[in-house]
Amino acid sequence: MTGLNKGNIKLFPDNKGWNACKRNAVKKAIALGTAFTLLTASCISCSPFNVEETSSNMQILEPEPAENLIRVGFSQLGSESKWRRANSISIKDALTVDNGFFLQFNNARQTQENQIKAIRGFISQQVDYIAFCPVTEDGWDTVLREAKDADIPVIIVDRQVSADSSLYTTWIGENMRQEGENAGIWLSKKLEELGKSHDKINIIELLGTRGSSSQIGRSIGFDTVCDKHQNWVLLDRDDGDFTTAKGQEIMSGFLEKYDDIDVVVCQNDDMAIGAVQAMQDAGIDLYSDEKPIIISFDASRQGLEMVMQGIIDVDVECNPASGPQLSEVIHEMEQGNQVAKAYFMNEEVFTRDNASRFVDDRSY
Ligand code: GZL
Repeated sequence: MTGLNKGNIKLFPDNKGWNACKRNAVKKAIALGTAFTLLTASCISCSPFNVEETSSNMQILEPEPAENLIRVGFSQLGSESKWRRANSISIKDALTVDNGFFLQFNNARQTQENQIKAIRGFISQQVDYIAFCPVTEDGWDTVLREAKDADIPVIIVDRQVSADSSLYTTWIGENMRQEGENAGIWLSKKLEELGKSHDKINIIELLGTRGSSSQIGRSIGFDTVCDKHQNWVLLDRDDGDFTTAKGQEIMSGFLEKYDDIDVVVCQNDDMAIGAVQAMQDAGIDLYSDEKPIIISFDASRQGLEMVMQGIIDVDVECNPASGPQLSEVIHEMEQGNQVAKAYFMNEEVFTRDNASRFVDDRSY
């Protein structure tokens, strides 16, 4: 629906408007034809149709968007965490018909292959915009070039891509490297408070999905601070894929392997919840001052509740509510206005000192 408003008359200045009109006409003909075929066939054969076959033959057509709606294809990487589910809710709550959008939303179940398939589907349907949360940073150049060749603007949301930045219009997300640095800076101050600035500190890390910009950024940020502390020892790290189950599994393995863990860094709350379960199962008293220091990311409601209980010691926020910003950016582009190349979400660091002030307004 992008195009130039010549006064109030909407021209077809690009082929998309004319294509949309042509597309609708073709779809309506198919729908009528299908309905007629089914009706005719069922009359002729009078045998009960194999419902499965009928349903499989019947082309389920998306409800046609009104011409004045902005058609957006959104590929969400999965639903692996509370954070991700909150991000999806934010996108769906912002890109509504009332707000001028026709949203086609796809859940890729955490595989890049599914995301690329979905994006190619959006291209073939000639949506007005494509937006997606890339599961990992690499492997997007080809499909982004296909979208560019189809003259469909692309907006990256949440995680980042390592592709040529001319292949997408803008990125809306979080400063993962700063999140990692914030965690390291907090740990340095905490150890100073405990009089342990010069003690040997054994650290293990539960990483997010390997190769995602969340995992890369948080690791680089935290490691940058670690490098300034020769007494901090990174005992081990493993990929917990941002899930509770995997977090519990790898934490159990670390507890069998090491008996002197001082700090556990979990790159999201879902893995922290799993790690805490593993520690409880191993008989660790999570309310004792002797327990390992637990650092987490996302600052979900459950994460903040665990901060208030003293189980998680610090939770570095990663804000999932990027829907309104996405809606605003697309409306700006619809008006032909320039948009920035990057939009960063506001983020806080939560400890026992401030978590209670924020926990009740957590949407996830
Ligand atoms: C961060 C986001 C991460 C969250 C996890 O921007 O990509 O993915 O930290 C989520 O909870 O799975």
